Amino acid sequence: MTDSTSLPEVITHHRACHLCEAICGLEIKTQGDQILSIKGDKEDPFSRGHICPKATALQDLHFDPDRLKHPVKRVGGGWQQISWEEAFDAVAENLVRVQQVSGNNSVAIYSGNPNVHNYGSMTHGGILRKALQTQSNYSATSLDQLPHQLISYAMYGHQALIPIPDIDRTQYMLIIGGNPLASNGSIMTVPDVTKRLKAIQRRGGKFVVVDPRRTETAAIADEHHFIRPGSDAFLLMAIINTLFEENLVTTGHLTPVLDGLEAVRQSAEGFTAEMASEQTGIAANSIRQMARDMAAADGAVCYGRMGVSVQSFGSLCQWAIQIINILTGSLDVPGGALVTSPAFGYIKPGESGAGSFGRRHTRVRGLPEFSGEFPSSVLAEEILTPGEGQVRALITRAGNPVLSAPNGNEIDRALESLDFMVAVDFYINETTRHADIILPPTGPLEHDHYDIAFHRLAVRNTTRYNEPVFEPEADTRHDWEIYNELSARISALKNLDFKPLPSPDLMLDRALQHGHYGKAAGAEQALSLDVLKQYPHGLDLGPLQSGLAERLCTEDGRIHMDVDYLLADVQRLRETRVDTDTDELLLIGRRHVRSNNSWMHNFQRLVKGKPRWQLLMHPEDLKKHQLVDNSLVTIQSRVGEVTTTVSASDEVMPGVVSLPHGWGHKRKGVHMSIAAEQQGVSCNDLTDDGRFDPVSGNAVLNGVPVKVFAAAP
Ligand SMILES: Nc1nc2c(c(=O)[nH]1)N[C@H]1C(S)=C(S)[C@@H](COP(=O)(O)OP(=O)(O)OC[C@H]3O[C@@H](n4cnc5c(=O)[nH]c(N)nc54)[C@H](O)[C@@H]3O)O[C@H]1N2
Ligand SMILES: Nc1nc2c(c(=O)[nH]1)N[C@H]1C(S)=C(S)[C@@H](COP(=O)(O)OP(=O)(O)OC[C@H]3O[C@@H](n4cnc5c(=O)[nH]c(N)nc54)[C@H](O)[C@@H]3O)O[C@H]1N2
Ligand code: SF4
Ligand SMILES: [Mo]
Repeated sequence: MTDSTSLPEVITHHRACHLCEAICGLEIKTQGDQILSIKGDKEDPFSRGHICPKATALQDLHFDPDRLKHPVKRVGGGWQQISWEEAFDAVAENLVRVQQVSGNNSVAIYSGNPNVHNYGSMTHGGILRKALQTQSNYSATSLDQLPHQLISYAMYGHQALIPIPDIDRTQYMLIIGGNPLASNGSIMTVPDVTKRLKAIQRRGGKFVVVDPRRTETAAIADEHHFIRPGSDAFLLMAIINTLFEENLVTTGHLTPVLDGLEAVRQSAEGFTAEMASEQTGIAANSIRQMARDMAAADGAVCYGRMGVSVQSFGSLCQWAIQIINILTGSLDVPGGALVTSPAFGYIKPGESGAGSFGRRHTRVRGLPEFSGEFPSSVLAEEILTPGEGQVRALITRAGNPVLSAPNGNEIDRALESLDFMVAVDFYINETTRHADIILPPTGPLEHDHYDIAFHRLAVRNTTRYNEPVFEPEADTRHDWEIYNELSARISALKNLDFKPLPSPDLMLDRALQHGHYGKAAGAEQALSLDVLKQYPHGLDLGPLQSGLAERLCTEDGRIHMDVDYLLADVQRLRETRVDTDTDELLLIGRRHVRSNNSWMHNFQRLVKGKPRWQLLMHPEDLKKHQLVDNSLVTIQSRVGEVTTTVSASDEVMPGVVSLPHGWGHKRKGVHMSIAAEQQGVSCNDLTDDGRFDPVSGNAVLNGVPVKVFAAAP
């Protein structure tokens, strides 16, 4: 007999989705330990009910039988569950042992993308670095947005003082190398981006996309221009040159704090629209028109993302984008690009975490440090090259470099050769299978949530805190608890003073109270965690505000346009010409709304349907290379080769092929049962760790030269 009155009650939870940068509000209904539904939270003032298919898969992650909940140790060919006590002791002892033999820097840390979506990992990740006293820090930053951070550091004095497109008020938006319809926006937290882009058109404005593929975003744009991968710097310098040549420069209210206008003008000399046209493949009059439209619109913004960041001129591109916004009077004005005023991490002069650059260089290749990190492109060589300072042990935390970083096979070999490896991760995947011990944190629904990173990057000022949906299971640990515990034991073994950090909610409360809307700022309704808890749908703090001049963190309080190492890189660009007379094709990536980098392919609802891992190639190129649509082809680059199916598509421009990253789960020892059944190879078995942006050291993940031929039968 079942008695319906004894069923647990249905509870409605509100929680921001942490899976991507859009931070959509969710309404999650649970009954006991079951999830009844996951829907968009219509009362979230920012996301207004929008969600994407990944949000519903949060339940698959929560209930995934492959998700680890207790530490495991690798024994022979298998894994054995061990207690947290044993695990923490063994990890601390092994890391300290390696350091005692080979020095502090012989233990490296690689931090992956999900840390930025997990606030306890943000607040507590640093103590591990401190306990280990290592300078060998790596992260997904240098596979992604390092150029953005470097440019903000160089020009505005703080790596996180990044101007964000004011998408809700702009009249002209130039999107270069970003596909927000698939990615849901990046370094531009913008839930429901489709509606917001279409609203630009409805109010009489327009948006233009520059991309080697006619992406989902390009398909709804007013204009789309194909561009030869890696050539964007020519386009951007030509826009700058046109602005000067046609007397369109208006620097507006920022004029008194601008340094280097004349140096910028000179640097752009000779980059004519005609010359850029030859390099990029975009018509010269279209390039001039972009400059004129930017200058003429009442609120314009140039925004460049992954596509212009992960290329050889990544830093130069991000610099030129800032310059274009400055020269057209688009910086720090409504409808242009503005810095945010977040409740946590409001940046003003003297704010910590500004960044650092070039204080040290990597041992083997001599690439510069940024903010205490080295570029991830050198991780494998720092492990594999003998000598003093060689990396002999590794901690990966929420990262999967084997699938995410260039030359994955080399990283595989490097990880295999380590003396010791520990992974803080809940999956045994392509990377963590190399670990000696895996420390799995609780799942995302089992801890509270606050977006430290993404309110800072949002197109509106908003703030939101949510309680956990479920209590954590018995004998499990949050990420931050793992870092506290591990750091305590490492410090004890090294005889270092150690004080555990308070829980993230206490740190958040303190930051809110001392923040821009807190008691200290004399705000009317001073924010604290208790106040914020009264707004489970999030609290709107209004549109982005002007006021950059007062918030500059450079020592002299000015905007530095004439950064010497960027002006020097313009010279490198002058000496560069694309090779149009080649048989090679240029490989680019591709994101899909139902993927999330490498780690969300273990959920049936996200991998079912039309396959999406094929190599896209223009029909003319198929003909030219005598290939048959839908047949198996081998793709070969300097570092490796993979075999997959080719699919004819005029979405990509001739000369370009596209393969998404994050697939290739058939590597031996991966314990992700659904992912391992999926076809698809890893794009990063082709990308080349020898290609990087020499200014920042950021990886080049697009525009990689490859040969494609019919696979051997
Ligand atoms: N669904 C989904 N959402 C995601 C992610 C995901 O994996 N899946 N990942 C998240 C992460 S970590 C990030 S950083 C963001 C990234 O967010 P976006 O930057 O919007 O991501 P992409 O879709 O990779 O867009 C990059 C675009 O650049 C184009 N491109 C490639 N090479 C060039 C070039 O040389 N020049 C130009 N102009 N364009 C080029 C590509 O064709 C692509 O359309 O997305 C986040 N959101
Ligand atoms: N060719 C090519 N390569 C790319 C890109 C591209 O566009 N093209 N994009 C690049 C970009 S933008 C990025 S950001 C990187 C991403 O690179 P990575 O961050 O190295 O890789 P992810 O695929 O995000 O792997 C995330 C890992 O974190 C684990 N995880 C998820 N949530 C949590 C959590 O809450 N706690 C812990 N401890 N672990 C968790 C997952 O199980 C997984 O192992 O990839 C880069 N690689
Ligand atoms: S768009 Fe991003 S934040 Fe919104 S529901 Fe999808 S994955 Fe979550
Ligand atoms: Mo990323």
